[in-house]
Amino acid sequence: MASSVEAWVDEVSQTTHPDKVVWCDGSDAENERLIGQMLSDDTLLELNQDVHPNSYLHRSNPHDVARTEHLTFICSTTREEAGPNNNWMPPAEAQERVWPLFKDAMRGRTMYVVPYLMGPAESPYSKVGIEVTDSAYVVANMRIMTRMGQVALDRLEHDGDDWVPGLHSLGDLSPDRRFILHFPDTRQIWSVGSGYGGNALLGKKCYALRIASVMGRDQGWMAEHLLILELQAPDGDVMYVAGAFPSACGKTNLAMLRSPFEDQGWRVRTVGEDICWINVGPDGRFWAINPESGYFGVAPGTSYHTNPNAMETVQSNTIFTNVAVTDDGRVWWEGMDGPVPSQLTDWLGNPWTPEDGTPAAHPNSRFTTPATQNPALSSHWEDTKGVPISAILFGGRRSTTVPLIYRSFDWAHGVYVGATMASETTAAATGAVGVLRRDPMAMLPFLGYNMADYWRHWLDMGSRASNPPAIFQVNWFQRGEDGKFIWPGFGQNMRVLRWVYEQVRGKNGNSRETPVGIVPTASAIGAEELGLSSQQADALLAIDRDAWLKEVEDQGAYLDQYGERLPAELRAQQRRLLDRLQKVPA
Ligand code: GTP
Ligand code: SPV
Ligand code: MN
Repeated sequence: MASSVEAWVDEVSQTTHPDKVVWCDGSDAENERLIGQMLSDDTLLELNQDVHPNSYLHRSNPHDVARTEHLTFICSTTREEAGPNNNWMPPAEAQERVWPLFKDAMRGRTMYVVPYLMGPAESPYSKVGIEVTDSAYVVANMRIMTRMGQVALDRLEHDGDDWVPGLHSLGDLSPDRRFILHFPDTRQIWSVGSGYGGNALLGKKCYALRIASVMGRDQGWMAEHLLILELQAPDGDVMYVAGAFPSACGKTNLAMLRSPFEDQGWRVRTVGEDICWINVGPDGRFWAINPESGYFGVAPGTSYHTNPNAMETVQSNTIFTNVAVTDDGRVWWEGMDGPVPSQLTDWLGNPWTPEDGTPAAHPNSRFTTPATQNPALSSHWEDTKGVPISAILFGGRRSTTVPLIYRSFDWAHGVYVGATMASETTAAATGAVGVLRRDPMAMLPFLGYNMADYWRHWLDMGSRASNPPAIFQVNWFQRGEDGKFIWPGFGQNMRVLRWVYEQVRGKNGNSRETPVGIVPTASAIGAEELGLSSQQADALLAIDRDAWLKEVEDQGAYLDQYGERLPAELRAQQRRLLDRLQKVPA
């Protein structure tokens, strides 16, 4: 045990005053003890153990169901360092306004000390964090999402003082006294007033993205909001594809995709479904590890039809949060297979019938489940060097304008595509749903510093790599005139991955160049086989000149916010895109 950890735990307990301090080892026995305790104080409810062995339901406080971006801050010395993409709080103000919320916050409670490792045990890229928390639910979730306990302490022997402290207290769960703070200079995290995933499981977004993005900038690597999947072609050739989609825009589903062409030898395996850390290898490629060991996935919409691998993964040893439950103790959410039950207990614990017209499961209800239970887990998911990434997909929810897929012309153009991507907001964060906002590289809520500097870092990383990934944009969410999604999505996204594979391997026949980028032909994505009309296929793959002229103008306005800090290369990319579009006859 590094003495610096003990000293910090001591310091924290002198402020929070817990009744008891428990050092967690991550063992089965400890987990069983915690589960038993949570069952007796109703933090967890037992599900039908025949159907859902060792699985439980947690109902959160109804005001604590999603990330709260307006209460999330970067506490850098200057506002400029945090950038217009972040809420900023000066460190002195954090001391004055937020530290007092931790005073006596753990009186009458137990303080758990959770050592955890982000990344595979033996990987040189893995990193240690210590979270102290007064929530047993957080401990049980951290045990699934991270490598917790002895493995982290062993690593600490080796890494010495190189660990990130994260202080978490449920406080009184009031949004009025809720803050999620990140100190990029001292690499610390304070979170108070929420027990929800991204706010409270500090290894995830707080460390593995916000703090790690700062470390990556300083040390020459990248912390990204990217899924990683392994794609295998019929001849056995393997390629790794990463994808950055904003929250609740399809990372978990794409990473766990079950290929409809498995019998032809096209298969997909999962390496990661949310976060990846990337280093440039000696071969000039991007090598990526998944720092997590579990999946914190969106429940609604998950079914045997859309994502059989996820359904099989959550069969046991899973914590469900804010889903509905049947009279016989089975979980239920909107979009699950089969008929809607005639009565349920909803996520709030109230009796529910379909006539109520309210969602039975919260739209951001989730499962926490071990990666090792995924039947499609890649055998390389814990490779210590990571896996080499050949393609990066940027994607969001766009009802219009953005085609199903296009390929960027080169690295700098690809960085521009990522920097200007936009998506309609979802229930993963509190606030209005369906509002279009720019979400660069799907990192808007997760970057620990100024976005303009981050784009510079992306451009630099591409120059440092002799063989950087090809960059694509995807959009599964275009809607037709009937308001429905045109593209079937889910497993059928394999058709898009197949075209990505061909592009990366230099088989460029089934494509067409547009001012925006290279798009596939309708036959390359099997539009006819899928029963799409030629009108629908056109809509999926068309570049509407007028809509794009407006898009480029809006992209420019977004970039303007970053003023002098904006890399000139991105402004040049915008001008070139505009030029290419203006050459198209109106
Ligand atoms: P976070 O965990 O919040 O980061 O979300 P995510 O990016 O992992 O998204 P996820 O895969 O959980 O999908 C979110 C929602 O989008 C779910 O309700 C899915 O059913 C739906 N979804 C995912 N992929 C597709 C797709 O290809 N087409 C359509 N129409 N919906 C999809
Ligand atoms: C997201 O919102 O992007 C999630 C869920 O993956 S959370 O971990 O809560 O941030
Ligand atoms: Mn996800």
